Amino acid sequence: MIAKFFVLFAMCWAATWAAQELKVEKVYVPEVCDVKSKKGDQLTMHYTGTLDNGNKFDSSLDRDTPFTFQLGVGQVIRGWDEGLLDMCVTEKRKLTIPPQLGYGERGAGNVIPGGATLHFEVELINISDSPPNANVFKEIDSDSDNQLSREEVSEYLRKQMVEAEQTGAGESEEMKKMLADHDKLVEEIFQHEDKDKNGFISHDEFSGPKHDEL
Ligand SMILES: [Ca+2]
Ligand SMILES: [Ca+2]
Repeated sequence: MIAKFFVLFAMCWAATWAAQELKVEKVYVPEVCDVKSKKGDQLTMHYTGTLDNGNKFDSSLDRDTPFTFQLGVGQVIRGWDEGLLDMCVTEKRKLTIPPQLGYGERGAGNVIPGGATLHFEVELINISDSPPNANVFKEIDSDSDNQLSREEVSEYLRKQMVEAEQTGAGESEEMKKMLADHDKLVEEIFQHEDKDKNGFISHDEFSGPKHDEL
C-alpha cells in the first residue's frame, strides 16, 4: 500500500517536473553574428525580471548598469546558464524559467516567492573571454585541504561583502540585507554545492571557477 502510494507520488512528481521546461524565445537576432556565447565566457547583459503576475522584481535598466557574470559555471541561476548559450551580441531573448531552474521551492529574499516561475527579457551587450587565473576554489580554501568548510565559505563571503561595500559597488541597503542574511546564504550555497551532504564542498562538487589555467 505504501509502496503503491509512493510510486504514484513519484509519477506525479516526474510529470510536473517534465512539464516545466525552460522556454527560450528569440526576440531579436542581428544579421551579422560572428561570435556566440559559450560556457566560460564573461557576458555583459541588460535584463528585466518579472513574476507570473507581471510584477518586476529586478532590472539592470533601472540601475543603468549592465550585469556581468561568467556563463555556465553556476554563478547565476541554471535558467540563465542554460538559456543564454549560443547568443549573439545585441541579440534579445525572452526566458521563461521554471522554479527548479530558478530559485526553487525556497524562493529568494522577500522578492521571489517559493515555486515562482521567472520571466526575463534579456539583451546581450558584450562577450569577453573568461578572466585569467580565476581560481575561486583556492581562494576560499584557506587551509588548502581541498575541501571548503562552512567557516571558509562564510569568511570568504564576508570579505567579498566588505570589499564591495568599500568600493561602493553595492547599494548599502542591499549590503545590509545580505549581511543580515549571511548565514542563510552560506546554507543555500551548501544546499546547492555539497552534493553528498558531508558538510564540505569538495573540489569536484564546487561549481564555480577552480582552474589555474583557463
Ligand atoms: Ca578547507
Ligand atoms: Ca561534499
